[in-house]
Amino acid sequence: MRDVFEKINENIKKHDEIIIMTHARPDLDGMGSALVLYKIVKSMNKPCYIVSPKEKIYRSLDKAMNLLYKNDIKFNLKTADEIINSKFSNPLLFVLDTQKPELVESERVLEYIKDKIVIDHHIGTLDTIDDAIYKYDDANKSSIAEVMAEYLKFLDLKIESLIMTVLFAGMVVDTSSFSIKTTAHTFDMAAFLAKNGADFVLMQELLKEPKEEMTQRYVYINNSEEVLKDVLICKMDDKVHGNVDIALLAKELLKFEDVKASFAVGKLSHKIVGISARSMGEINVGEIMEKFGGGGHLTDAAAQIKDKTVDEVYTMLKNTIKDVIK
Ligand SMILES: [Mn+2]
Repeated sequence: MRDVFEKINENIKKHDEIIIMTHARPDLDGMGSALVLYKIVKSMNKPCYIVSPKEKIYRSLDKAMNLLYKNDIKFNLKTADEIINSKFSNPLLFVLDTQKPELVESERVLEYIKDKIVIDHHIGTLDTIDDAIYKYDDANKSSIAEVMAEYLKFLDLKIESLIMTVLFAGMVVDTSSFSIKTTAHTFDMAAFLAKNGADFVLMQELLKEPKEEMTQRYVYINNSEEVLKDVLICKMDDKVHGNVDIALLAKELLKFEDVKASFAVGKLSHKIVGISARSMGEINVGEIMEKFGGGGHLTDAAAQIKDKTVDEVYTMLKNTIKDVIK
């Protein structure tokens, strides 16, 4: 990782303004990582801006941001318009937690700023940002929070413990409390965050869900179908949902006795429907996601489908599962 962080440092130094953007409808991993990177850039005495989210769907992120502001920890957030009208002389854009042009907070900002660095941990499907000056994409990382924790450690930079708590919460969300995508390295970084002030009780407070949301998840689960023996599939409503919410549903379905594979379908944006797939290892869900232009591993995979409704994708998925698993 040393070379990765050196490359990033070098590029921050070479530019005059640093802009940070994550995916639209950001979660705690994307935005938490943006906040940490903001602090890192500021420690290098560079002007820094975060592209502010147009749509907010995560109450936990709102809670976190409010708490930071109340504690006088402030960030310079700018709308896409403000960024574009700023007439920056030599800007560098960081794209965190996604590498798909269609999923970023602002495609206009993406087009406007020529020099970009992409840092992601998702499996690339659809188009990916292909004109970045540097791209770090590692599907073995649980979260961008894990990458940012390592960056802080590399720099030996101390930042507010409240931000460490938010970053920790991002790691917890992306790993479903250290049950998926978690490696020894994830625990190392979690330990690093804990040693540097991450507060577990506060983290739990941030992540508490409104009762209605949790109950709604159980409605989806209750309506899931057994498309084949021991294979569960479930669909969400027609509203836009976060990546992590769709993944969480697939993961929850896999918890049921005898279930070997699970799939959840939900809208990721106004144009994109996402499928999240999980397996105990016997059924290759990566292979099924490949049929949708997606990908992943044997046990953990995803796909994004453009210009289709949730119902259409749900039907396609049921047929594909029946075709592939015989
Ligand atoms: Mn993430």
